[in-house]
Amino acid sequence: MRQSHAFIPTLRDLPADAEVVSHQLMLRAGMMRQISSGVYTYLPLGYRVIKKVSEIIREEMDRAGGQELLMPALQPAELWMKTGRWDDYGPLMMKVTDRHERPFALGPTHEEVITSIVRDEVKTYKKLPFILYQIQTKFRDEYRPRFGLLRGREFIMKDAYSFDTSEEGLDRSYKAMYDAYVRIFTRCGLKFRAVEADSGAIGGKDNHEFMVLASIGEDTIAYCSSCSYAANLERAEVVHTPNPSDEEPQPLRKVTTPGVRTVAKQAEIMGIPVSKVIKNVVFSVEGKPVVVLVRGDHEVNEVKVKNFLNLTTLEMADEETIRKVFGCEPGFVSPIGIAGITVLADRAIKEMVNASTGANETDYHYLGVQPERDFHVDHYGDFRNIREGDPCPRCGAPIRFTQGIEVGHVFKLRTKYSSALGAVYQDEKGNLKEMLMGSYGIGVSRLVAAVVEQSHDENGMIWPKAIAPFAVHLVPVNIEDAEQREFAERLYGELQNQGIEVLFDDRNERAGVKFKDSDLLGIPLRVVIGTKIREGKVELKIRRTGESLEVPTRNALQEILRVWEGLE
Ligand code: 9G3
Repeated sequence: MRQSHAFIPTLRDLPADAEVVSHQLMLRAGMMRQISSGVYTYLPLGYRVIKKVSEIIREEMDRAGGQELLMPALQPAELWMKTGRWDDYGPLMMKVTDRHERPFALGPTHEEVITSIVRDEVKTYKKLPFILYQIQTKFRDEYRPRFGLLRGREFIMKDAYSFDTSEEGLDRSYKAMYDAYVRIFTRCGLKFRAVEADSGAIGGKDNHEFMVLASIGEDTIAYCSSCSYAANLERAEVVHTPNPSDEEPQPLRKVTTPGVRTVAKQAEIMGIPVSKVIKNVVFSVEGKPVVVLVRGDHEVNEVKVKNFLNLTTLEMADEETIRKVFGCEPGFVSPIGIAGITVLADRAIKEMVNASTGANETDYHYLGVQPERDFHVDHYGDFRNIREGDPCPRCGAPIRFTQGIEVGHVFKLRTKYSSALGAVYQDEKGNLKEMLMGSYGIGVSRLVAAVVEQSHDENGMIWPKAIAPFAVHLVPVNIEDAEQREFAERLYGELQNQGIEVLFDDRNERAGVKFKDSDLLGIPLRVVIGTKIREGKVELKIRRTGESLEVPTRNALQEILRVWEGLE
């Protein structure tokens, strides 16, 4: 492509509302433009990368036995009402009505649609198993779209769905998709980790998230410093290592603590470590309060509480409720003397001695608190976030934290949708069975931004070879110099004859502008035709390493091909 005709509107300055580097660079490189919050146009340069990534995904999905189809974005509400999910997502689901006032969802995902299609077409085990997939636009009305393509309201997803007749079959489909994901992310040049993810109330190792390690990633990953264990913080299990205290239990006594609302202040006033404070976190579950107790130096894990209570959503009790139920300001709540209210406690609470906690009276806390003696706990469990340094649940080595961008997610759904929508088949014995499903997503547009997050420097993007918008950036320094222009034109034709995708910077611009733009666009290999053309030399420059080498013009073509082959 000739750059003088290319629609690549580069920007010199940092766009104002772009907070992360991938967002800034993709705007500055003319890869995309925002039309509304979280809604983007993929401009030609950006769309070339989207298409490259999509092709890699197609190759690996097909190799894993997937069959590509394309489902509608317009989904009749009835389908979502049948699975009971029409209202589950509130304003996150984009809804429209047609000319007859019939309600539709703009598809945020396609479990309902795909299951209804397969239900209507497959009745016998002989036609199972199979995997169907699509690459399609999704809509989710995020409250706060941000970070460019990393969290958009309209985005491109590859979503696949497997249909099996047995657990073993589902395991095979799941593994085929899991392995395909490893190949896809590797081919896209990403550094990633598969982490165990929250599988809701069902639990088990039934879903994994593929995380691109990046400091701006919204997900915190707990991973082991020595074995391969890695889990989303939401799900990372805490191994409880008992360390009973040998302190003499003191009597319970009330202490005046005016205006003391923080754990740190409370510990200071009581002259105890924060680890001897009992924090009371109050949730409201179906209108009733549930108190969850965690140690002062721990954090409550809401996903673990939600899963234990078998809920799809969990909300904190508001201040009004706390005042009404406990008769005190938040921060003074206590598990003592609240018969009839459910109390959950993290396991670490059980062995505490001479602890401190609220007194259910504003400006008062207790000291000398003994769990079991002074208050009742309905259930002890793992209700806290794991912390850096805690023992790995698999091997005991210290846990570390890192941030990740979720680019893939694989789920075992089993019969969740086939039972709700009646996707059944006749097995060998003629019995009706529900199909066992899996669902597998990749955020295609998010993946492109994640690559930029991981692969850039202060001058711009650095595209991995497999998904670069072009292979070679051909840059004659002075297009008005006949010798430079003629050699560049010839090389342009020869490279294209070899099937090499070339962006030919034939603009009449100063050298500095050309090199700055070339660094910004991040095309892996630059060929510079400059004044050395008179000595029969051109320069090759590798964008990732900055390494450059001079080659004689007579074998410029095969040198470019050789260096290109050697790039990763
Ligand atoms: C909704 C809305 C948002 C959603 C969902 C439904 C996330 C929803 C989970 C999934 C599961 C898998 C297939 C590809 C891989 C992920 N956000 N999820 O179901 F109505 Cl508004 O999408 N789906």
